[in-house]
Amino acid sequence: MARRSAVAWAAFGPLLWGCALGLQGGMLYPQESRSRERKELDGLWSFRADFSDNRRRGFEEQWYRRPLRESGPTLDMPVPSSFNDISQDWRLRHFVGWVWYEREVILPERWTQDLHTRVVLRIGSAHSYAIVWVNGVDTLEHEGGYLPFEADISNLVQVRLTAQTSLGPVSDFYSLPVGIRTVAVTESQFLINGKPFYFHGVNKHEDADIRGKGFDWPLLVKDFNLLRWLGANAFRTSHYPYAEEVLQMCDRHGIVVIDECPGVGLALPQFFNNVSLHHHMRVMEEVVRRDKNHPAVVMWSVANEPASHLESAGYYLKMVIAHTKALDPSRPVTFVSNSNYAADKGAPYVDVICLNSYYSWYHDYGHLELIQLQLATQFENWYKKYQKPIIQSEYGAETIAGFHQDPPLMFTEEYQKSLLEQYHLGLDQKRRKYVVGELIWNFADFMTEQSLTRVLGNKKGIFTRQRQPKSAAFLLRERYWKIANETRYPHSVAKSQCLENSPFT
Ligand code: GCB
Repeated sequence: MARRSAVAWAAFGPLLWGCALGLQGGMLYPQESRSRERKELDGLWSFRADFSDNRRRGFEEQWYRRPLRESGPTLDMPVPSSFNDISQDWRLRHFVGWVWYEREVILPERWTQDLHTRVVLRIGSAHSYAIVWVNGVDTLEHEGGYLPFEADISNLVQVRLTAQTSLGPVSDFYSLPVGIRTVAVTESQFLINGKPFYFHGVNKHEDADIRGKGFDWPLLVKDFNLLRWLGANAFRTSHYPYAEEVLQMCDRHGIVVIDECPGVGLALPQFFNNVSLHHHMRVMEEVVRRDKNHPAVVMWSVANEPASHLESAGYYLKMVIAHTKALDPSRPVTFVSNSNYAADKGAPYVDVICLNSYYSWYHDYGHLELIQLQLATQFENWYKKYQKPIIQSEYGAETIAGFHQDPPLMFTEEYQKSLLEQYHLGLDQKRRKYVVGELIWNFADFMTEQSLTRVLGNKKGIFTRQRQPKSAAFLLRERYWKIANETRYPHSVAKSQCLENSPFT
């Protein structure tokens, strides 16, 4: 099997003043037509800022000659975006100097083998001085940002090749990154590669200002930078499967995922009927079919807070869980419960018990002093009945960034912090016994329907909807890094993202 790949290596750097001297024809916006095809290079690029004193190490060491990852650490950088705004590293926020972007591109065979096809590389804009290498060859330079520039790169990417395997000529190619790991559950542990794993993470939503729910690379990279800042090692895709690019990022960064299907709002008895059940099973088929190749996914969640105290829900959950296990015998299956241990009819069928509880929020408002006792009782009751590992899959408090009060009152940053502190004391009592994880509700504020309990959406985020930290984020950060340092595998090293320590090892 042979494949021709074109690698575009681009460097974007500081402003040099320049001006155009001549006008040789126009420059058309790239548009598809019967004779023209277009391939977007937007998306995730590899990135490195040259922090060397003279900012010229990249040129001295000729970083453009080999894949960027071979000359040192790289970061993920979405294109288009501004690197200063995406990162949590203050040095990048203020960086002036050369930065290097790299993207490996596989071109359709048609483009590379038909010598009559003209292949043009166009950069929409790069600020402020750009040098572009293609397959290590200096191909394009441009001064000043804002405006497009392009070059004919046909001679750099075209060559006559015949792809051949022992089975004959190859007509289809697909590359799939692979990760190998095992997942297992005992009566008190969640094991990854045979070692106890503790989920210290978040619940998310695919949500942000303006875009609402929709995939966006800059937002995703920002969120991953924040997860890293936080020291989180896991999240649940509450309450639906997320974009596939999200899972690809998790695979690459070693973030562990509980993949949830959109089985949310199953709150009424009439929902547990055969039509729903069959639809639910079909949706699980779609989720498993789509996501089964992601090593980051370690457990399926078939529902969030169904009315699992109902008999009919018991049968329904039993069937959906059995179906999911048959589809994928390699992963544990759960649903997320907010029922009482004595009443829940679905728990007998799950591998891990996931519990949502909002002590001192939806009950006993303001009584933070009750949390530890309530939490201990919750854990002990469930464990005694089921002897299965437990994850605290939601807990939290509405918090309006900038509201302060001491002693703490509900909706203030101090109250969120104090509530979290009490939960953490309770979690620590059971953490080394059978509680195998904690996921804060929520990573960031998100929009909801209006209601009496929502102030311009759900404000239980530890980050605002604009991804700025509330006080609780710093508390959680200290905790998660502490747990990460206690539990990380000593010998593994995350090489690619190494501006700072990584919790993902
Ligand atoms: C829950 C739900 C979640 C809500 C959250 C809340 O139990 O699972 O979807 O957003 O509580 O803040 O009320």
